[in-house]
Amino acid sequence: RILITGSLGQLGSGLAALLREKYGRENVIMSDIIKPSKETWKSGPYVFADILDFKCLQEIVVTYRIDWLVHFSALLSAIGEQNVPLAIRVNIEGLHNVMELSKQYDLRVFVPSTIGAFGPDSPRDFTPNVAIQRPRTIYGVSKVHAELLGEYYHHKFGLDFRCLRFPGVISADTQPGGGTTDYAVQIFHDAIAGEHFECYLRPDTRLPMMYIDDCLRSLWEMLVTPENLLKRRTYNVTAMSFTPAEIVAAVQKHFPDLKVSYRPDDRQKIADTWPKVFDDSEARRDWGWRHVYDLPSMCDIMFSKLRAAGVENNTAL
Ligand code: VAH
Repeated sequence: RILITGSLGQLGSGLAALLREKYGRENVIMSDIIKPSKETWKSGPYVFADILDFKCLQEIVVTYRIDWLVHFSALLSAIGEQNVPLAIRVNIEGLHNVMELSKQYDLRVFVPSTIGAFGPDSPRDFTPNVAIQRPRTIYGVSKVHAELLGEYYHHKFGLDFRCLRFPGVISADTQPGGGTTDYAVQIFHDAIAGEHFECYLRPDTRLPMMYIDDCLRSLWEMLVTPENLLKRRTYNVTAMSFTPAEIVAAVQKHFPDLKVSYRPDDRQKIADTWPKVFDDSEARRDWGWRHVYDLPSMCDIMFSKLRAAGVENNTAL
């Protein structure tokens, strides 16, 4: 069975649906510290799990006979800068609990890392898997720590630790959650609602991105890749890189009247330290990673999903 921590975040419900399709509804347990929606509750097993409470996690692992653990609980880049002590507790102390538990019960454990695990000293125009990592957010620091601790547990104790560094992830089914790349989610909601889109990054800020279906498939592929194909425990994956100006142009093909303004804030300082283009050639070589969605096809599917979800249409279409 598979336990997903922090499952009410941007990636959790989509991953649960994907894994339940493959392994059965009862074999994927979602968990978080907030009450689930009725829809989530009805979608399959959901339990309370505070990753700061080792005993609570231990009880779930034993009671549900967990074999794989996907650890999503974390404060993302921008929100982490607003509450550093909490980010240190959740992203670092919480990770320690998950690593210790995975070792104790011999779990396969997946922890996501991020383009945010790199910093201004890293090569930014084509960032390889192995490069200087001196991130300037507590989120990035905690994710470098996760990578290093996971790889240490793997080499020292044989822990089956797997990690992908994700770019910004674009999805329709959750509201943006405190990331630096979330402007690229917000623009779709504002366009379809006929609102003015105010972007908190400069129009030329290039960042690596991917559509959520590609993200979740890469996660599953990394989870099931035979050990002998893995040359490393941590891989970069990506699909595209775009600037706010480029996604505005792509969205205005669907909503020509979308009004846009730019008001860079603290998140610009974060984005200016991150990779602009990600090198994921090793994932493509070692375990056959391929993306499907590019910017135009992502816009198509995002608008069809938002319309299907009944997000109010403006008159443009
Ligand atoms: C963030 N969306 O912006 C997350 C992600 C690569 C970005 O880590 O913090």
